[in-house]
Amino acid sequence: MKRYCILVCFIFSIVAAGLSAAQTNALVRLNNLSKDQIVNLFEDGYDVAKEGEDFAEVVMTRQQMKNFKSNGYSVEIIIEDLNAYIKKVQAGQTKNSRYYTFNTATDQLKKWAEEYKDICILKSIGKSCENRDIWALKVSDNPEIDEAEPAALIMGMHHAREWPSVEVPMATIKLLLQDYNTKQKYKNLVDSREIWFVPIVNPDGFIFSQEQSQYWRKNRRDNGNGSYGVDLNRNYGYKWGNTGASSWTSSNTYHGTGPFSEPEACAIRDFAKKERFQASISFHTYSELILYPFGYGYNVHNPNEDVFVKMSNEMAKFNRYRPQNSADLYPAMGDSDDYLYGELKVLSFTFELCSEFIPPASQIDDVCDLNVPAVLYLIDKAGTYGLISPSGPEEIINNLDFKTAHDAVKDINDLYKSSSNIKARNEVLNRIEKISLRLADLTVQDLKNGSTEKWNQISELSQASLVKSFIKTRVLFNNAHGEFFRQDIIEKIKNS
Ligand code: 0X9
Ligand code: CA
Ligand code: ZN
Repeated sequence: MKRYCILVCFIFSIVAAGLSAAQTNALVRLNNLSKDQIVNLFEDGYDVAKEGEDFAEVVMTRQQMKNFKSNGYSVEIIIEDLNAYIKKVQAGQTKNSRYYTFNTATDQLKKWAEEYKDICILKSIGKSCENRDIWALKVSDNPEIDEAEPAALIMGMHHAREWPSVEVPMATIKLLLQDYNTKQKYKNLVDSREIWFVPIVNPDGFIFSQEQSQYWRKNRRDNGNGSYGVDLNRNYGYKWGNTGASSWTSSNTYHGTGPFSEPEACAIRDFAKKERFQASISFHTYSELILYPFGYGYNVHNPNEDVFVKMSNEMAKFNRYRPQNSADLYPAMGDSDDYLYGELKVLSFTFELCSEFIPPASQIDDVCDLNVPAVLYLIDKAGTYGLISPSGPEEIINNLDFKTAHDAVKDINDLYKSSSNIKARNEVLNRIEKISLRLADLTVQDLKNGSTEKWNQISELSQASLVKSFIKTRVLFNNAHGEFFRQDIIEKIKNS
């Protein structure tokens, strides 16, 4: 009996692995599944690429396919041989339409850092298992200085075979840098935010997927027992565990020996702790989804759900993707979003790009065109909705520029007047007050200089009463205490 068990375990570990180089992986669609059957697939550590109401698309070996068939499942083959498929995608690449590799992306980042010195810097935030750099490019004015400006983090390539996830961050960088001097909109964004890009969180996996033509997902950790790889999107240390994650080293969702056992996840953790981002996106493929936390279990209360829903809906207007809670896709412990939001209060989103893992390179431009505007939206809103997060806003709020403070008062008021979440409202009211004070300060300065431009802009805000009352009090007080304001300005404010 015992020997039988060992044999079964052995076979299971090989089958669950689905990853030895010799094995052929297929992408299949299992039809007519019940909800329970879908959940079981995840719990059994299957590599589910997409799920719907009554179906799942799963990566599996020939043997696994046979097993499902003989157990009465409806098995439909989508891609018979994934390795061959990836080779075909690579072969179809032309000079004008091709995916970045680790090397071409690294070269490009270095070039940009050289060419646009005034508005970006490149640094390595850590090393991968195989000692490669994890690059982070910051786009901002005064890039060398850590300024108290709202900050956003844009990541790609947690998962090796998800190549388009590198493309969208790279395309966003390119746009911001190239159009900085000609488009006021981008200049404003770059000058008033600290925008950090980490296009390749998992360099080793990326190279392995591209060069070995293998259908690889994880990093390249040597697990010491002949198997390789930890799923980086199961390795983060907030609610790290076994739901939707596996402790089998050879599973495609292997979560590592413990929370943050992997240098790549540690690099993001340490970086995020230092930079204190207000908002983030982590790009993956595929399914055309926008996901928001929490993802570790069903129906976990998210105190900022209103903001996540609002922002997801707005971003979905650009790419027509479906917004939903992460766990409603499937619960999975240890992903980057849960850590960033759960631990650091970052408004963190995951985008599942495209409708296949690696679409032909000819589609890269379209995917970018569809998603870059959503990234720009997120960067912008890091400075408005992002301020409700307690992640380092105190100094940020006191340093806000007029436009950002103005937009923040508007956005946050709009959102919370319709909110039914009393507890969140009280915390948010506190933020609104601080932002309103900053906005009042800037306006009083302007009035003192004899300009009513900012005051007029405030007056157009439908949520201006608090800001106006701050301004009024200050102007009248300061004026009574020997500071000079023009008489017509005093009258205007008195009568408002
Ligand atoms: O499973 C993942 O890590 C992501 N999907 S992928 O197909 N790119 O692997 C989705 C993660 C969403 N988070 C949770 N469901 N917790
Ligand atoms: Ca700056
Ligand atoms: Zn992924």
